[in-house]
Amino acid sequence: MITNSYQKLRVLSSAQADLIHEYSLRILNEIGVVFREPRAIDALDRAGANVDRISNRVRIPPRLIKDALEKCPERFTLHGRDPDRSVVVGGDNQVLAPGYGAPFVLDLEGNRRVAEYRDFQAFAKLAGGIEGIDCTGGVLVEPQDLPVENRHLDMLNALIVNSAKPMMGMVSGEVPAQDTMEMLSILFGGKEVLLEKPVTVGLINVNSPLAFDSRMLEALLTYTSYRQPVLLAPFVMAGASGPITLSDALAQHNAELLAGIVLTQIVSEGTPVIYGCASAILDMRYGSPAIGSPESALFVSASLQMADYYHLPSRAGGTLSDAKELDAQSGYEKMLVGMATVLSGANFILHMAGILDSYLTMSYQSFIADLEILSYLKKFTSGITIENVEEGLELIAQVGPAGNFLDNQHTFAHYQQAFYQPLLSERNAYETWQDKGSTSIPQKALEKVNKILEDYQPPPLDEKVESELNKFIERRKAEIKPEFVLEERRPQIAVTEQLPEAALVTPQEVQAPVVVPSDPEDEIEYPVDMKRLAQMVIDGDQSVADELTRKGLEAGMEPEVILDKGLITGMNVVGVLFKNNEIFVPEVLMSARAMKAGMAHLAPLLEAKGVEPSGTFVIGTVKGDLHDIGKNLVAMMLRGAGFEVVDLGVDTALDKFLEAIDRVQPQIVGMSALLTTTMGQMARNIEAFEKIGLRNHLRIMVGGAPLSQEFASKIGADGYGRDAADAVEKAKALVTQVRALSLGN
Ligand code: B1M
Repeated sequence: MITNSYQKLRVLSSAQADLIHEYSLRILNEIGVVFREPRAIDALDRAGANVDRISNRVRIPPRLIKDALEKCPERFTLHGRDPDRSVVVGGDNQVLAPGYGAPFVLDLEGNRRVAEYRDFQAFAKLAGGIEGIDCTGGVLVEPQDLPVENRHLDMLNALIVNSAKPMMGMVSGEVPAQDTMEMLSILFGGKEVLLEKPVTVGLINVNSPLAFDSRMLEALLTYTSYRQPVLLAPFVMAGASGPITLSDALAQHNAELLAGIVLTQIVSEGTPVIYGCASAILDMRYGSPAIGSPESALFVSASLQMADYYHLPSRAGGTLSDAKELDAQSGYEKMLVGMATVLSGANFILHMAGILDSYLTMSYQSFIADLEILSYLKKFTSGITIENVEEGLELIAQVGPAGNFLDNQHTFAHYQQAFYQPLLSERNAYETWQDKGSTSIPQKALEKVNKILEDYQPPPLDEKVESELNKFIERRKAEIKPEFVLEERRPQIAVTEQLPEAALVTPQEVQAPVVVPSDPEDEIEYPVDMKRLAQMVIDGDQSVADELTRKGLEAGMEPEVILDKGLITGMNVVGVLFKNNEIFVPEVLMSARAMKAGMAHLAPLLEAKGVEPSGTFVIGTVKGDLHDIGKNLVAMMLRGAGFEVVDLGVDTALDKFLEAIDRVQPQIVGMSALLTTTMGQMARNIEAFEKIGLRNHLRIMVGGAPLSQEFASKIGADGYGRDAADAVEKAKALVTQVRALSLGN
C-alpha cells in the first residue's frame, strides 16, 4: 500500500474540471447512453430517465446524477480472508493489484506463449507472497488451456487457495458473477455476510463510446444485488472509440462513468463504486492502443482528478506499457504512467505489476521489475520529515567543515532505514558489476521469481471450507455445459505467411517520396491523367479524385481502365505505405474516401458490364465479442483495396453469418475476435460452414490480437490476418484461389 503524503497532482484547473462535469451532463442529457440489458433499462425508466426502448438509449437528467453521487460511499473496506489483510479503498490509500486479463505470458524461459492455468496459479502465488501487493487481483491471465465455460471456477479457486489477501471476482456474464458470489459466500460464511461487507470487486468495462453491453450489465446487477463493489472503467481509445482530442474524450469517459454510477445507485443504493479508468489513445500510425504514452498518463491523471471531484474512490493506470518485453521502453513508460497514477492519488491501482504489450502480455520478469518501480514511488511519496533541528546542528558541528559523516554514530544508527535499498537496480562500480557476471535486470528478476515461487507457502485454508468449495466447483462443472468442443483440424488451403511480391518494399523505396510507380503500359496517353488520379487517391483528395473519374468517363474512357490504372494503383501504394508504417490510419481513411468518391461513378457501370469487384468479403466480430476497432480497420482497408465489404458488426451470431453468406455469396468470410473466451466461436462457425457444404467456394479468414497462425490452422481457417494490411494481402490471395477454382470447375 502507498500513502501519498503530497498534494495530489492536478492536470486540470478547477474551472476545467467544472467544464468537464457540465460537458458530461450535456452528453448524458442530450445524447444518452445505450444499456443492452432490459433489467437495467427498466430500473432507469422507473427512476425517471428518458428511455427509448427501441434503441435502448437512455438520456439521463442531471438530477438523477446528483442523487446518485450523493449516495456513493467515499471509501469502503475490502475484506481479505485474513482480516489483517483487509484494506481501505479511498482517502489517501493506494491499494495495489497486479495485471489483469492478458491472453499471453512471457514465461520463465522468456518465451511469449498463450497463458495457461499453471501461469495463473504462479501469478496468484506471486501476488499472494509479495508484501508490496495488497490485492491478489482477478483474471491474472486468461488460462487458455481450461474450458471457456467453467474456467472462472478454477481461476477464483486459485485466488482463494493461494492468497489470503482481498481479491477481484469473475465478471464475464451472469454465470461467472453468480458463481463468484456463491464461492465467496462459502469462503466468508454465508450470503448474509456478503450483504454486510465488501469481499470482492467486479471490473465492469464500458463499451465505449457510450454503451454498456449485456454481459457487463449482468455482472454489475449480480454484484450489486449482493452489495459487492463494482469498478466501472471506460476503455475509451481516443481517436477510435472516443474523440481524438483528449478533452472531448475525457468528457465522454466521465459521462460513461456517471451513467454507470446512476445505474448502480438506482439498483442498490449505497453500494460502493470505484470511479475507474482504462482509457488511453489509439496510435494513429499503427492503429494499436498506446497505454504507455504520455497522453495515457494525462488521461490517468485527469480521470483521477474527476474521481476526487465527485469524492469517489478511484482506479487508474498502474505500470502500463506497450513494450513487448522488459526493456528500456517498459522502464520509461511504466515509470511515467506509474508516477502519474500514484501522484494523482489513485485509490485502487490495478495493473501495478507484470503487464506489458498494451494489456496483451503478462511477464514474470516484469512483475518483479515493476515492484522496484513501485518501491521507488513508495519512497518518493513518503516525503521528507524535518528531524530535530538541535540534534542536527550538534551532529553537523561535531563533524565540522571538511569532515566525514560516513564514520559517525548517527550514520550507524540510521543507515538501515534512511534509504531505499534497491531490489534489482545496479549501483556498483562498473568493474564490480562485471566481476559479478554483468547480470542484467531481467536475469536478476527471473532469479527472484524462481526463489519466491520456490519458497512460497500459501496461507492455510479451513479444511471444511476447502472441501465445500471443491464440491461446489465439481457440481458446477457438471452443470455448465460446453457450448461446443474444439477439434484439431487441418486447413483446406492455407495461405502462407509469405506475402506476394507486390507487398514487399525495400527500405530505400520507403524513404522515397510518395509517388505512383511507373509501369511501361502506363506510357499510354489517356485523355485524363491516370497517374494524377492515383496520386489523388494517395493524397486522399476526395474532390479531385471525384472530378478526374467523372472527366475520364466523359472523355470516353472504360470504367475498368479508370479503376485499374487510377484508383486501384493509388490504393495499392497506400496499402504498402501503411504496411510499412509510413502513413497514419486517418491518411488511409482519407485515401479510402477518395477511392469511394471515384467508385461512386464507376460501380454502376462496372456492374452493368458484369465486372467483378476485387472480391466480396463478409466480416463480423464473433458472438459474445464487442471489440470492433480492429475489425473496422480491416473492413476499411479492404474497401480501399476495391473489395465489396459487408460488415455485420459485433456480437455476430452464426445465423447472421449464414444469412449474409446466402445473400451476398462472398468469396471470403472474415471473423474477428479479441477475447480468448470468444475465439472458440470461430471454430464452431467453421464447423457449421463445413457441415452445410459451404467450404468449396468460400474461404475463411480470421484475425484479432489473441490469435495466431497456429490457432487459425488448428481451427481450419484458410487465412490469418496479422493486421489490416496483412488481411488485405491474404484476402487477395484467397480470392485468386477461389476464382481459379471456379475456372477449373
Ligand atoms: Co477489452 N480486452 N474487454 N475492451 N480490450 C482486451 C482484448 C484484453 C486483452 C485486455 C486485458 O484485459 N488485458 C482482454 C482480453 C482477455 C481475454 O482474452 N479474455 C479484454 C477484456 C478482458 C475485456 C472485457 C472482458 C473486460 C471487462 O469488462 N471485464 C470486456 C469484454 C467485452 C466483450 O467483448 N464482451 C472488454 C471490453 C472492452 C471495451 C469494450 C471496453 C474496449 C473495446 C471497444 C471497441 O472495440 N469498440 C476494449 C479494448 C479497447 C481492449 C484493448 C485494450 C484494445 C483492443 C483494440 O481495439 N485494439 C484489448 C487489449 C489489446 O488488444 N491490446 C482488450 C486495437 C485494434 C486496432 O487492434 O483489434 O487487435 P485489434 O485488430 C488488429 C489485428 O488484430 C487485426 O487487424 C487489426 C488492425 O491491425 N485484426 C484482424 C483484427 N480483426 C481481424 C480480422 C481479420 C484480419 C485481421 O480477418 C477477418
